[in-house]
Amino acid sequence: MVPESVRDDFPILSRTVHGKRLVYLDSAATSQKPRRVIDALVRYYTTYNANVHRGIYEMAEEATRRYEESRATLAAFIGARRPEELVFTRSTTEAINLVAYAWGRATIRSGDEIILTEMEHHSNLVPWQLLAAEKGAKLRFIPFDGQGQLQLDVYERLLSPRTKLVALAHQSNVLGTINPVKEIAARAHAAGAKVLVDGAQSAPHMPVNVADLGADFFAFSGHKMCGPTGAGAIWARYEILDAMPPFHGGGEMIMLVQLETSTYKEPPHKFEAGTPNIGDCIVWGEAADYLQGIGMGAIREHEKRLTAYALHALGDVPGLAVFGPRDVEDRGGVVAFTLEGVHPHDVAQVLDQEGIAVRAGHHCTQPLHRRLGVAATTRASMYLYNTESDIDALVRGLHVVRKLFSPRPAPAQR
Ligand code: 7TS
Repeated sequence: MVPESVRDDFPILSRTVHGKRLVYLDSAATSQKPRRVIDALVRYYTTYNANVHRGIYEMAEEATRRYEESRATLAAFIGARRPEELVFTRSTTEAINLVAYAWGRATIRSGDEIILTEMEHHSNLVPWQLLAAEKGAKLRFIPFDGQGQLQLDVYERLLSPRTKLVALAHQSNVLGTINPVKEIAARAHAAGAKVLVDGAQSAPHMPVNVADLGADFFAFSGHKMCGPTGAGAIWARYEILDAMPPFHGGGEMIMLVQLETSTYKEPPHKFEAGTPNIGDCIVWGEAADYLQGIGMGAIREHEKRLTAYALHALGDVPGLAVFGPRDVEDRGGVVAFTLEGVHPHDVAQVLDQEGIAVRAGHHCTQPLHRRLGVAATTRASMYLYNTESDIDALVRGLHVVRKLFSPRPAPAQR
């Protein structure tokens, strides 16, 4: 159980917006931060700010130790065998780009195929478009059905000896669909392909174990799991990282530099050129500890209950269409919808006046929206600090929207 008192851990939730209680339903974009995480960031800058992996004085050693401890915490958080398998990046976006550049450029050849899905966030689409264009490789796409679920029979047909990579979101940031990654990975491996899992929307919301999933790469972001912005990571099996060429070149990723050539450090340092985002990476570990203290299983259960409540309550709003699976076993706490006759941006703007923060637009998934046949949706996304009363507020807000936009009766004829 996630106790309602977790709300007290998040100072921002006590603010008001337009004179109303803040109802924050945009955690898929970024989560709010508990006091403990905010304090840890202040503590870093006020008591042990120093560069890592170079100083031989006490403070620099403390910063280095905590930076590496955070790596170990986060590696354990996703079930990695060793901390060295986790490379810090700025975000999920940078993590996927790291794989596309370092692994992709060394591996993908003309005629090779990369299988993606039609529900990918642009950050798990555009890097592969760039790579495919450079290498003369081909992108293939697993479509989704009317329930927002991947069509695995089509996937089966797309797989071939040409397939080198299958890259997909663990959980869709629009449909909420939790994809059957384990099954998809097993089939990819049988075809000799590697598997990249975009965990931006799963790692914050459910227990994740990369070994159990059968992933070869797993990307995630700190800011969506109660941590700071500017801290993300790519996990990969050590042998894969070890065989990969570097991504960025620069200080701290090298062993020996000559004028013409260099040799590189071992993973993960080979992939962390220059001064990293020290404070945010340290504090991200604090966020993972915080979530684990509550329990990822409990968070998933809380969101399942809340999602079921939301799907039921939204079903009573006339003209409202929700996308994605109906069964909460198959989906997370992301609910995208359209309201008949009202532009999704207008919905969000009116809700804002009621103190309710939701996102509207294409949510960086233009092909997904094209597939749904709509230009945009409004999206409410939940986290551990949301409650039924937030959903009640959303439904009340939607009734305000309907009233404002309902066609006015024609003036009486005289
Ligand atoms: N992958 C998925 C599935 C995402 O939802 C996002 C961000 C990313 C990748 C990129 O993560 P970043 O940390 O590098 O930005 N999704 C959203 C969203 O749905 N609204 O704002 C950001």
